[in-house]
Amino acid sequence: MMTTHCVRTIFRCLLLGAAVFLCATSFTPPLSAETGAEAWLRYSRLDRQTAAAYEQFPEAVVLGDSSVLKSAQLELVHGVAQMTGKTLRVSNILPDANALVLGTLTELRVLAPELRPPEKIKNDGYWLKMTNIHNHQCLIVTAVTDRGVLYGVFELLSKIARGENITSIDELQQPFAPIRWVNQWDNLDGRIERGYGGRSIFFADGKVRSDLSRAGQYARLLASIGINGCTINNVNAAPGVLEDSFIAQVSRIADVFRPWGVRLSISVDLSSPKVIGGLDTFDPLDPRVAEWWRKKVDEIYRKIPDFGGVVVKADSEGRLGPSTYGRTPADAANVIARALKPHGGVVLYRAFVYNHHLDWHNLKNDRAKAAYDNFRPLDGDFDDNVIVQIKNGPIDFQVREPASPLFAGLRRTNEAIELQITQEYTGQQRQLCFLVPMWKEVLDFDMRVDGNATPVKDLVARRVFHRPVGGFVGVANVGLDANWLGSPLAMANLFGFGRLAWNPNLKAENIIDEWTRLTFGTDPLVVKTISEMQLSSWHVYESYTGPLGAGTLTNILGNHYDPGPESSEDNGWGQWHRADHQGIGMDRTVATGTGFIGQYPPEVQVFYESLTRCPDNLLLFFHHVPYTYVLRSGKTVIQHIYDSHYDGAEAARDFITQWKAVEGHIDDERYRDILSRFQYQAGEAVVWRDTICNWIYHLSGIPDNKGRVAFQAQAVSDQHN
Ligand code: GCW
Repeated sequence: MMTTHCVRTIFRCLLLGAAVFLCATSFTPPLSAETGAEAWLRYSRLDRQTAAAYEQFPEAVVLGDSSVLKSAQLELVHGVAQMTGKTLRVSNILPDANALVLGTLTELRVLAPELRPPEKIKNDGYWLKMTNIHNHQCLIVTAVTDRGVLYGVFELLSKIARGENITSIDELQQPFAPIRWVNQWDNLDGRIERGYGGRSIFFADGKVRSDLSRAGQYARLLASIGINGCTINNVNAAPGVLEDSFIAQVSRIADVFRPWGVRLSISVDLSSPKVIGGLDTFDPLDPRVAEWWRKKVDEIYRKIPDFGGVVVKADSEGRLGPSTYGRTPADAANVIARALKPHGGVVLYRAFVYNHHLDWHNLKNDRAKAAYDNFRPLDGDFDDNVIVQIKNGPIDFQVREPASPLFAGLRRTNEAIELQITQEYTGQQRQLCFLVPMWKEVLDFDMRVDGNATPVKDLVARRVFHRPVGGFVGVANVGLDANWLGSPLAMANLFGFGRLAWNPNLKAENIIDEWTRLTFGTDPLVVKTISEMQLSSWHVYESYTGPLGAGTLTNILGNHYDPGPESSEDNGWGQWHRADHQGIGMDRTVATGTGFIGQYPPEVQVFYESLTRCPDNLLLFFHHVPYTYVLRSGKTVIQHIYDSHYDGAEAARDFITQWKAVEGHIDDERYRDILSRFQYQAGEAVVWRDTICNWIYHLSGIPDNKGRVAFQAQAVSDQHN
């Protein structure tokens, strides 16, 4: 006879099995309540009154049965049920009640031939429209593609979650550019380069993981913000990723992406034809190499018919590249592009090509010049399915950099901007740094190409030179940690990247408002507090890690996190600030410096070249000045550096007080988790403040006129004596 204990155990196992099954489907969000795992797709229960406004539709009509439409339907039913407590009835035919109607325009016209969108809907765009079909009130979600319908559903659910009025909705949204991808820097052994959210969701021990449930959930998150491509492995690519047996494994990841309209792509190593292909060369102009790439790409498409393409990092930081054979990046990109072309794939070739053995003693040397010097002469040589992927700034994701001049340097070459969501140089998710305001400054920066308004966003989105393709790439590096990036607040950067890639004209204030409401609820105190903290966080972080455009004065030879201003100098990496006893900053002027400024269009050159016109926040990026140089504020450079560090550390401490205001207004788990992060950040800010202030005081010999730094340095030396 079965004992009660036995029955209980079986019952528990069944429950556990059911839970595992639910988690394993790519659709169901993890069960753990407020770890941040659901990110902005929490769909928390609305109050009765708000919910009532959305309950006029008992039915969902879904026209079509593709896997993407299935996701759209499941998401809608799930979201509405979570938020209102009501389960929609799903049908595939005419509505017989008021309904939410999902389907492409072609399908929809069968039901309602008179429906005409106000303008032509582009690929991935969608239209949300309240209308009447067969005497029923219907809210239609339509698009030209199934993916557009899915995006429309996510937008509708977001509106409901934020309590927006949809009674007479008529909204058509178009994506700003076709490339809206994330890159993951995952290694095949499961580690992630510059990843701060745990191990890889794709790989473990040199293989594709057997459990890909998180990969499916990631694709859902990406789709919810309009991202349509994901590169799954590190740009420092292991050649083995192209082995046929590995491609077969990778195709399983594509399978879990597909229902969410996310195309899979991989990073490839250019030496693959030699290293794994058995050829004695990887010279891109050798016909055997071309043939190898062709066969390899055909093989990939046999296994992954919707494969997106490849990302290439070559001749950079020790990676092999076309320079081995005296060939150009265009030669290298084109040989792969030609293999991809018949299948509709693209090559994203990274412009992050530079010499990391630069001679520091030569004052004319400048790493910032590398991307332009390497790629500008090749403009027009790239095939039309190659996109040059350009980091936002000319160095490397520092806390502040000017926009890369290469955006203006290419006219006949497709471009994409590469932004870094993972906070490598900006606090590694252990400190708060909301990057949307930084990205917006770059995207809005007017390059004045040919004397016309040409903001970077328009250049990358093909609005200026009408190039075939282009867009946005974000280095995301989510991991297996429950909240993906290792910190719930850092998820605002992933969300913000997606929203900007969809529409770079959105305001940072609106993006963060939206994200906060979806992630923490609509309590006005919560929305105000968290939005304000996020919006101020980049400036706070900058003020104690790298004011005046000095770059991040971090340990560049190690973790890219702790203060380490001396590590930048006297080596070949080129992240120099050239601080000495008299002054600080890189002279990048045309007149006396490295000439980097000469890479910008003339109007921008004039602006940066002039010491008086150059904005203070980039002063030390462009100019070498004495510590006594007086800024617009009337302060000397050295005093600004002292004050900025003290103000920054104080602002970081204030985050604790600000955060305490939300206690009891959000769930306890996330409240306490985030509080401890702010307590830690306050301490780190003091470490940064004291390290940098003492370093620069010793270098310059100029005391802080508020008596803090010299005093402190004195106290330390007294202690030692
Ligand atoms: O910022 C640097 C990182 C490297 C990275 C490189 C790149 C993947 O420190 O870890 O390598 O940029 O973008 O290729």
